[in-house]
Amino acid sequence: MRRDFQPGNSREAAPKRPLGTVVGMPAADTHCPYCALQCAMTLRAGMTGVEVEGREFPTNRGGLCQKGWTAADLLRHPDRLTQPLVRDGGALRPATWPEALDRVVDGIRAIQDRHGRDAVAVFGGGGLTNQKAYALGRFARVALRTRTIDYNGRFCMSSAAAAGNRAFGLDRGLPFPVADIAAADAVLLVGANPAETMPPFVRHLDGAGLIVVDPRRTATARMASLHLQPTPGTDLALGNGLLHIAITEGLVDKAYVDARTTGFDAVRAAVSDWWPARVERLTGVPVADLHATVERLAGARRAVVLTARGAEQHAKGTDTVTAFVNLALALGLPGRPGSGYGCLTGQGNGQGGREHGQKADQLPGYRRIDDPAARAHVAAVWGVDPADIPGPGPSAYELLSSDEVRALLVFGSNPAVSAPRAARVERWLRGRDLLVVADFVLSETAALADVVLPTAQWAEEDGTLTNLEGRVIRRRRLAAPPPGVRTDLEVLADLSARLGVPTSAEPRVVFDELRRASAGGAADYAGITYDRIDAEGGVFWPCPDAAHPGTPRMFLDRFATPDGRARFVPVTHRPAAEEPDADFPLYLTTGRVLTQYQSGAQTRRVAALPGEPFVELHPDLAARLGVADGGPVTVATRRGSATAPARLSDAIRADTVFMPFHYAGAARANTLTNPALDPVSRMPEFKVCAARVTAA
Ligand SMILES: Nc1nc2c(c(=O)[nH]1)N[C@H]1C(S)=C(S)[C@@H](COP(=O)(O)OP(=O)(O)OC[C@H]3O[C@@H](n4cnc5c(=O)[nH]c(N)nc54)[C@H](O)[C@@H]3O)O[C@H]1N2
Ligand SMILES: Nc1nc2c(c(=O)[nH]1)N[C@H]1C(S)=C(S)[C@@H](COP(=O)(O)OP(=O)(O)OC[C@H]3O[C@@H](n4cnc5c(=O)[nH]c(N)nc54)[C@H](O)[C@@H]3O)O[C@H]1N2
Ligand code: SF4
Ligand SMILES: [Mo]
Repeated sequence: MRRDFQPGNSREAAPKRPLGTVVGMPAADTHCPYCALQCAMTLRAGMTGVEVEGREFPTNRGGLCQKGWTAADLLRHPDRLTQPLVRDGGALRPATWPEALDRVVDGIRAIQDRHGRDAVAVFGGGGLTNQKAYALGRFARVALRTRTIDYNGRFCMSSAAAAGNRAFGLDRGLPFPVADIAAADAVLLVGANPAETMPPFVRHLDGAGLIVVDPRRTATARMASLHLQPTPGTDLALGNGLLHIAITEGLVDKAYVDARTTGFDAVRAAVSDWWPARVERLTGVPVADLHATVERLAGARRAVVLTARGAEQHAKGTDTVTAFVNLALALGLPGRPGSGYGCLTGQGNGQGGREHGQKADQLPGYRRIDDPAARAHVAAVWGVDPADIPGPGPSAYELLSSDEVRALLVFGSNPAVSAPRAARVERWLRGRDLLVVADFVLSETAALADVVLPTAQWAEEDGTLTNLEGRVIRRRRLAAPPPGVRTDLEVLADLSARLGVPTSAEPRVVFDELRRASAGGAADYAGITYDRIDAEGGVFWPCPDAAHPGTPRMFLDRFATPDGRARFVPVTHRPAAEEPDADFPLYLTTGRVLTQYQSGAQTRRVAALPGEPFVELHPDLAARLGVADGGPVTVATRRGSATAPARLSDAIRADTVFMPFHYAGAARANTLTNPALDPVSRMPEFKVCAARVTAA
């Protein structure tokens, strides 16, 4: 049952109240602040704090993970920032809002006068609401008139987005609702560990039909009836090898390939020399398992192929995803009801955050910033001359290492922990003339700032987010932020007004402007209103007008390419940017654990969430290195070294070690990672580099 009520706007009575809540206290139906599953929850202001209850919704079916249950613990946390801070004589001290905002605007003006407009950069995040992502992009292009803006989504699903655009003409992470995954007979999960990264999502997975590709036997792999455990960085060869088998075994859906695609012949030629024994040698996956995978996918009535960061965060991530898209196309899956290819988007608004203009090359509605028609449309909405909208800027890592950037404004990211080669990024952050960070805690990045602006948290603001299915949903405010705290939209409006460009800070007004700016674009929100979201339990884009029902399933009749056909793209396997050698003989890979989120700025502060840094390694490797379980180990790469306790596990390959990237200081995994970039998506190679491990 859907419960849709708000303080003062109750549609139905709340069916159940946890003990300790007082009738008449404010309540809000909203969604979790963390990942893209956007689990539905009801918040109630109780006597002892805010109570969180899971709410029925198609993505979470009432469930929440530990992070969701404890999300409200940060609302009144002692670390919460409630006053702006400015740096004086080397240290941060409290300041008034006018003083802090003046410091920011005076700094911006001085730097732009001296070094040009592009010397001021903006860095956003995929956790920001659609309104904030849109307002941030507009602020950069109209108020700052800088081309230098990008965001942390570049580190997230950019390779899948690039591959999706290339094949289908459009990128929507899942082009179908998650319910379709539950109904599929076979699901291939490549480099995803949803049992830890989206726990309620596994309610949609049936172990019998599940095949997992991961160098570690994760909680997700343990659910599966088949686990392929490749060497890190070899998924592209694996994907090509699977397609080779589909072709040689006569399992290609010829009618579909003829009717709905182009370019198959070139791909058939490209995979012809990826015969199974060669793929086994390169990936370590037994030939029998390769065959079983293809047969299961081809034999299923409905089959789904999904990728996530394990396959995507590579210097060849775009081509790797393409290899699996090619496989899905050859089997006739995309655009067939109940089947398809999708990418599991990561951050809360990882989908909407990549559509409305905080990307270096993008204008709202998933438009290209170098497209004259797109510039004209958006310029009209913004009331500016199209010629005044800057061109494309550098990608995230390139931005965070550019000498031309003299000032940086950060909204919703903690790159001092989460960017690749983080020691260098940290040095770069320290070296800027002006660093401004909007956050609700003093993250590692905020601690380096010249000005810190305290902003509202999720339960204190209204907005819309677009979940991993492309469904636009509402975030609803439970209570006002503490005194002294402003919303991100208010901060952007304050700064913009000081720069001579007045804008609204009202989420509904900004959303209506976003709808107009997106109209006619690939991600068209024009027909999506708050009322429709409330009445329909969310609306899937594209939704061009009020009469349009929204689009839960895409590509059923045609793909978003000029000729309506999906494009096969030939791709070739190549080694990782850095392979093990005599000095650095092991693979290092990085990722997530259940109880921590991203850079950890939020979850490390939640006392109820356990977790400490570790290096996961195989007992045989540990024995060879003389490392005991729990003993400190140092992992070194060409970028630097990090130390954390060893965690022995036979679930990992003996040639590979794993570190979570949630920690700062000596255990920061990103001190080690390789910023080699994918040529198309500009994604760094977070998932593989060469490392040496020693007992510390
Ligand atoms: N608990 C928790 N949940 C989260 C987040 C979080 O920080 N914490 N973050 C959210 C976000 S933004 C994202 S992007 C998602 C990410 O969600 P996932 O993609 O599921 O998470 P990761 O742990 O980064 O990577 C998944 C798996 O890739 C494997 N892997 C490593 N190298 C390779 C490789 O070369 N090939 C293959 N096939 N697999 C490899 C790792 O062993 C890991 O188990 O999670 C979201 N949910
Ligand atoms: N080694 C390694 N590194 C990785 C990855 C990996 O797998 N391995 N994964 C990459 C991926 S997929 C991602 S998505 C990135 C994520 O890494 P980050 O971009 O660092 O993400 P968060 O830790 O979520 O940072 C969000 C920050 O903004 C604050 N914040 C949250 N919401 C808001 C808001 O609405 N407004 C404002 N102003 N602030 C807010 C939080 O308190 C926090 O300090 O990390 C990437 N880095
Ligand atoms: S799975 Fe994601 S959205 Fe759901 S409760 Fe956990 S962190 Fe929140
Ligand atoms: Mo992500």
